[in-house]
Amino acid sequence: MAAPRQEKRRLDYKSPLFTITDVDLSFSLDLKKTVVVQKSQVKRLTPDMTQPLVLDGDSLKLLSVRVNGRETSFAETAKTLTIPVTEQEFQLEVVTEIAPADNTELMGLYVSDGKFCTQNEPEGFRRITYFLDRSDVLARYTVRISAPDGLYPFMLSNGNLVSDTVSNGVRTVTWQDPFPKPSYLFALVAGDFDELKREFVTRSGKQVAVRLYVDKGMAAFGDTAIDSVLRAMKWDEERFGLEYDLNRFNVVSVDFFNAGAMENKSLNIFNSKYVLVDPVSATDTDYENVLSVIGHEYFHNWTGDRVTLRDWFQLSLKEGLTVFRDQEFSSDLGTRAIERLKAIKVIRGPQFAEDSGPMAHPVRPDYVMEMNNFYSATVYDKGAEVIRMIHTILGEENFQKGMKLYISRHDGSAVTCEDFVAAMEDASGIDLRQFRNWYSQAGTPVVTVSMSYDESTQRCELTVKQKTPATPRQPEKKPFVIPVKMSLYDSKGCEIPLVRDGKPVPAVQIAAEECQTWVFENVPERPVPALLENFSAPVKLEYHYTEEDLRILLMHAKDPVSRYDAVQSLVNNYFFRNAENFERKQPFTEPAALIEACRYILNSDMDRRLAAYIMTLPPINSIIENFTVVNLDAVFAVYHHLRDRLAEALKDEISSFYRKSLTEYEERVQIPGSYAVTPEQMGERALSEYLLDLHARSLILAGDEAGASQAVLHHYQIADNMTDTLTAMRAAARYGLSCEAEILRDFEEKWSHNPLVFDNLFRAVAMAPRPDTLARVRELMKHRCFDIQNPNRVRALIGAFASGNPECFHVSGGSGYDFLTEIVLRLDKTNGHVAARILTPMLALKRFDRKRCDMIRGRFERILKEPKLSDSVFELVDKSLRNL
Ligand code: 7MF
Ligand code: ZN
Repeated sequence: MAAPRQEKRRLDYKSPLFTITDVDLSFSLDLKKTVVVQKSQVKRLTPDMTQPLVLDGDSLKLLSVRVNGRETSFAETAKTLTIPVTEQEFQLEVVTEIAPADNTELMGLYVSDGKFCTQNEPEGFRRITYFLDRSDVLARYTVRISAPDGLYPFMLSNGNLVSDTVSNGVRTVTWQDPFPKPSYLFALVAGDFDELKREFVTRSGKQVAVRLYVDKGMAAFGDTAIDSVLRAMKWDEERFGLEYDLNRFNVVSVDFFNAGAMENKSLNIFNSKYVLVDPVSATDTDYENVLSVIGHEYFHNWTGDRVTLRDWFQLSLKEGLTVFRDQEFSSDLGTRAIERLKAIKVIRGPQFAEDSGPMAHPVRPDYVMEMNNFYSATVYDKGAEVIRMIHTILGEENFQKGMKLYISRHDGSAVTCEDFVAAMEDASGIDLRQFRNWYSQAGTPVVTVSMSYDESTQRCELTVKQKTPATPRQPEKKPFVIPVKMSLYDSKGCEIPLVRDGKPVPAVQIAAEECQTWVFENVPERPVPALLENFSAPVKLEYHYTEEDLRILLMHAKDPVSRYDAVQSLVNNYFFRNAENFERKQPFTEPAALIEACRYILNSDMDRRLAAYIMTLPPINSIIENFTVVNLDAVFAVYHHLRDRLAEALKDEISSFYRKSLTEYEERVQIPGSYAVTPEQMGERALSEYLLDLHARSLILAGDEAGASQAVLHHYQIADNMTDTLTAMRAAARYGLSCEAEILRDFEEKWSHNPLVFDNLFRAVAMAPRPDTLARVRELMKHRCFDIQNPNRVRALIGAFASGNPECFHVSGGSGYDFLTEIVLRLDKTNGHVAARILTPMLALKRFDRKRCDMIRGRFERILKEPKLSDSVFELVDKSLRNL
């Protein structure tokens, strides 16, 4: 019988009985039979000499085990190798054989398109050799890679190149990493690549050779990525005072990769999606992603590699902090307001969904079955918000003092979230005891604010309450420390200074109790409060704004997030009111305030990208988060009604603004090479996407499908960049325009040689809310670009359908659920982690109506019957069913 599936508990952490100080790894590379010789210096850490050495392993063929050069007895199970040893210190030699070409999970050493590469976080190293595969065992690595000379021109590992020799036709390259590291940061790459080279001089004068390795023939696609490395190096010196610490920094791009990228010490490995861009084939978003993902991995060098994790429950220690760092990097180099809105959308979408579903877990989880399931929006994005709140409470200066202290205290060691908070506390002198609840409690707090105003005393009182709904295994919640950044505005939109006891008070007020009242004095009239400015805490805010309040905030709030939130409130209120109308079979109301808001924004001189962000309706999946139990049919109906009413009511403005933007676009494309990823141009393209969508819709509603089709086709035909190409392609697919076939055919002809670019077609078709979409997705699975073993393809076609097309996915007959179930079961046999990822849209079953909930439950029960289900899929499905 298979071993029972077991959950690990954070509080069960035990420091290791042994450690490995030095390890020598030799690889004889072969696609089907790679032999790995591990020679480790092992040290016993406890006085109990009877304890055997227990190593982790997974899917290994064991060839031999020696202790101090002698063969020894051992006991092997599916996941462990136990060696009885009596020494205090000894040399261990383990020889294993692996088949990288058959590694479809893409964890450990595998082959991507003929090139060897590794992914060892969190527990991939045990698929290479038996080892103490845990993040608190830090060893110095020496790595020898051997292969027939000429077969793999580049053979890379962490650290410095020591030697490169050929003997008897076998080439051996040796690398040595001077920094002790956990096994999850080990990396190996071998294959043929194009190599890009840059040099960086650190501020203390150290020369760093920066190298980027991409598929042969793709060198021209690597410039942005390698330049981003240099920008990240410079920025981390300037903003965080952190310098690179080796003479070499390598980045490798591969096509088959489960995640976005990996921060292996001095040998970062990337999903090619986040490396390869060029002006013809990449969108504005692709360019932004390359900068932020390159930044993210580079920043891990200090927050992750030099200071690493004690155990995997602490994952947010490096990920939350490094996401915060990459967000700041993108904000300092790009447009801060836009970066903030992008982060807010992730929190209000996937993170709120996770926090209200069966997989809800604290930023620092307490129970984990399959660690891969905890690379989550909560650990990463809410984790970054928690760091941002510390930054908001401490201020930049104290925060940087805290960072310095954290790094100097813990450099070279494996630590916990607690150590980070303690460093912030000690450096700033600010008490963060209660703040730690953000690390231990799951769930999204609901902050309810009410205001009373007394004209005779000129006093305004805000009563602020917080309540956090129960989450699995956490029925009761203690209050959080919630920093509420705020302003008061008068009816003309002028700011009213915050005064209490005759003195100015800071804009960041702290709500640390279940209920508190904040008094403000010298308030000349009933004010409009801007609350949670800059989204100062990852919470849901409830305040009864009148439409006039929201109009004032939209027009006058100095904080762009407040202006954005004013429109979000109008949208949410519209959905609440009309979902009810739908259920009562009453007619929908006129979205007059929203129409006026969009009209105002269109005609204002607001930054165009910001304007587009504010006017674009939030995704249906985020709207759903505002309902405890959601009538999906009502939400879909209201969504379409609202969009159509906006298109009709704003028809004239939209078409005239679209024509204006089209004229500029037509003029610009006349000038070859004028396309650039600048804030101005990105703004124009973002706004024109919004405009073309509504312009086409209004023509359709007026019965002029031909006009809509012609406008979209024209936008497609003159495009000199992928962003505009996709603006047109998406509109054509979304509305099923008659130009769609021609656009798809043309796109296919131009791009089916480049699967990464072709993913855009997969996404556009998969996300079209049309009755035939599922059939078309099934058809596209037969396309020669599609490959179910490549995670990028799966996410682009199937993931986009399941998570980006709620109308088709949740269609009432259940065909969307059947489809996803079928794919999950099929994919689980080869790559359980990716199977689990694409399953997430089904986890919210409890929120849906009885019929849909029952349908999903039935599919989940079917999945659990599968004999060899991966732990990743099992954990999600099991937790969902238990949570019902
Ligand atoms: C930016 O975190 C933000 C998040 C783990 C793999 C990359 O550096 C990483 C790795 C997963 C999910 C998201 C990201 C990463 C991983 C990621 C990448 C760029 N340590 Br799984
Ligand atoms: Zn990371």
